[in-house]
Amino acid sequence: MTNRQQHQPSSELDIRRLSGSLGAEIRGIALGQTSSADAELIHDLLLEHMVLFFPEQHLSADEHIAFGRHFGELEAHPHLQYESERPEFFELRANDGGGAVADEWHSDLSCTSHPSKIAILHARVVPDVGGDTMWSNTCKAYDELSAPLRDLCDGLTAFHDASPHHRPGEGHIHPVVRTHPETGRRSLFVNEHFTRRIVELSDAESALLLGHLTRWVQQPRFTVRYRWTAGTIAMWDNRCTQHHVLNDFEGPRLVQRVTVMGDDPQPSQPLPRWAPYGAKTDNSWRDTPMRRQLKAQRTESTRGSAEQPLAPG
Ligand SMILES: O=C(O)CCC(=O)C(=O)O
Repeated sequence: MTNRQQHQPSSELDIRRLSGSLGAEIRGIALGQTSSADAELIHDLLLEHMVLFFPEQHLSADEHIAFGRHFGELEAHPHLQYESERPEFFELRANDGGGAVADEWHSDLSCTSHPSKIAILHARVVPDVGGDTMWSNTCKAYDELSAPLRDLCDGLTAFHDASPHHRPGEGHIHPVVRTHPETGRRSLFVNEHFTRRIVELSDAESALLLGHLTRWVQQPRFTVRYRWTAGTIAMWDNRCTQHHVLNDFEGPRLVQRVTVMGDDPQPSQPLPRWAPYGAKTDNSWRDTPMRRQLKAQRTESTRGSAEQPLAPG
């Protein structure tokens, strides 16, 4: 955890924690005029609270992008339509609980090789009732597993794919437990939206363990639930949280997002600890997508990439 006193606010901030596990609402700062000192302070607060909410900001698209750039290079969403003028900026429009509503627990773009680091969302149109978003603290979820289960998870990897984006052939294998590069905390890095299979387990074992872990992360005591007002900016750290939108609303809902480019999720211990399941036997068709990905990542790593293969090989 960083020391907040390193970065003094350029304005007096009102910081209110929203749950026992994560989340803080922050007033007393205009994000449209963020200084570098403000950005450093906000970054420290994000590491501490994991998700931050700044009501009454009402940023233009360019101000939103400029705010995001304080925290790193922004990326275009690989699977969504975006404006050609501003590829790093995109909108999610929904109506009556349908449309672009991310109503499964996920960590943004965990199906890619470098999942998104930080997301910054601007609520533009919010329903009178419903359409709240929930976040879960995946470090706390990891810490509260039993010691034997933590030990097992530390040694596993999982295949994530982009089937929710209608691209089942695209995916990546990541550690089941990742170490946060800034806080050093371990977190569970599997989610119901993108994670398909634990590589070292049989399909049936994987389904059991993934079912348990993804439900575990969703327990109310690990979460915060936020009721939006138009003009609020939310900012979350995808390296230690998952989130989920409630599709219980009537009428329109419009949010806009910029995303800070991701990093390479690092395991909590050297991997591989075990070989992929079925390495010495004929494989079932259920193993095929994960084996195809293992092969692709091995080929990538032997091409001289500086990256370490994440998957056992
Ligand atoms: O609409 C929201 O509240 C969150 C959107 C979301 O899940 C995302 O941007 O990944």
